[in-house]
Amino acid sequence: MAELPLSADQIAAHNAARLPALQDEYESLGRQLDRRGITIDTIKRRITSFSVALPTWGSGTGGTRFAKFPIPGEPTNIHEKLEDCAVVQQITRVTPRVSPHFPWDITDDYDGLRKEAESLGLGFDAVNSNTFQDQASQNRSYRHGSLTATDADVRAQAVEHNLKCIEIGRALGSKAITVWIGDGTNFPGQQDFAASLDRYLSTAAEIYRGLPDDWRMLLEHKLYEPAFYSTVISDWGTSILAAQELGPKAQCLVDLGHHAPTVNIEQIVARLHRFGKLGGFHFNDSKYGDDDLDSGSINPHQLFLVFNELVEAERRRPDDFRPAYMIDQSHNVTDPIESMLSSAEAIVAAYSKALLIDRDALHAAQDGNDVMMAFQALRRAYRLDVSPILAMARMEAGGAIEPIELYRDSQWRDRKAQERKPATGAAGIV
Ligand code: RM4
Ligand code: MN
Ligand code: MN
Repeated sequence: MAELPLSADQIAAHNAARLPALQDEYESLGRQLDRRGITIDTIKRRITSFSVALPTWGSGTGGTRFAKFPIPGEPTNIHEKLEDCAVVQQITRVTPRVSPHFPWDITDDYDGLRKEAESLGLGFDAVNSNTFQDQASQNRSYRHGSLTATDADVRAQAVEHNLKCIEIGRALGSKAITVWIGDGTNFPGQQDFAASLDRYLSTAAEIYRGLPDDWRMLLEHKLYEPAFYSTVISDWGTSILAAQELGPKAQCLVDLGHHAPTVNIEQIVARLHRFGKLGGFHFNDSKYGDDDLDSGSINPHQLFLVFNELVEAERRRPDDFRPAYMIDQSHNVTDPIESMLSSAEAIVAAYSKALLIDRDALHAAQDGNDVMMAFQALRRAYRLDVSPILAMARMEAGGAIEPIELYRDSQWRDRKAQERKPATGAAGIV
């Protein structure tokens, strides 16, 4: 059994020094919640069953289309990425799975990789295919599209790659494949909109037929980029129609950064669940047209409203509620581990606040058209600082009370800078 990356003694000492203050804050919040008829321990228990997967590609510095600025000690292969994800899991205790991306994470022994992950306290979440870049080893180029290319050989190559990802995923213990394609156009007239969607529906059906019985295919839409005039799977409407046509194992994945700036994402969540098509999330945040900023860093209120809908959805139809939660971010100017620690905390905080909403009061106000009190039901929960609940849950699960402090004290990155080979500065997210 490989050793966990951080020393348990160090985490214990860190917690021991901070526990009295945390207890005080936890009890104070507990009294406040008590006055609202909420038992703090119940909320703490609920959040211990929550988890979110880490993206392997989020553990390196991502870079933008313009440049990448690597940091010393960043991971450059799947083994090092797993190690860094294990650090995040050891500290937060809410990120027990990683979502790998192929061919970026290619290796020659997937049974071995699964065992390696297990020994680091990790499992595998959805596998992601990549037909938005050309790889040295491939015969045909995706320059003019992949699953929707006009050239049948290109489409066949893209399907083949997705089937290969499923095969790898089976060895790793995954239960889903996330398919995002960059296919689209930059010029009016470049493509026949109807024909390109038809091509997608038929190649996606070939992938669908390759799914094991207990697998799901998560269709990820994105408004634009890399295509800037039109994108084939551009919005949740196209996504749900495709998922409906493909069959029950196909569901939609909502990446928070993949919508037009003013779109009401929380409403999309409710809609997708209504039709049994809410498959999963890619958490991140966005200000303009970006889709890779840290979760909750720009619009934490939106994240809270999304979780409000998720809590409602689960209450409404618990048997039909199993969204796959993943982080999908690109870290350009921070240490990626710190960004993932901070993002995991922001996501669980939004979830906890959504759990604190007085649903009876909310529903009564909605039914009675008491607009202000309906809004206040959300407001009252949103205003609370839930960090003592998160810290207590984390500590009891073996994680750290102050994640970033512990991480910095561990000097993990400095130590890795001595051992790992330097990353290159080429642009891109690998
Ligand atoms: C895309 C999309 C996909 C992710 C790639 C790296 O914008 O969000 O989910 O796999 O980026
Ligand atoms: Mn995504
Ligand atoms: Mn994205």
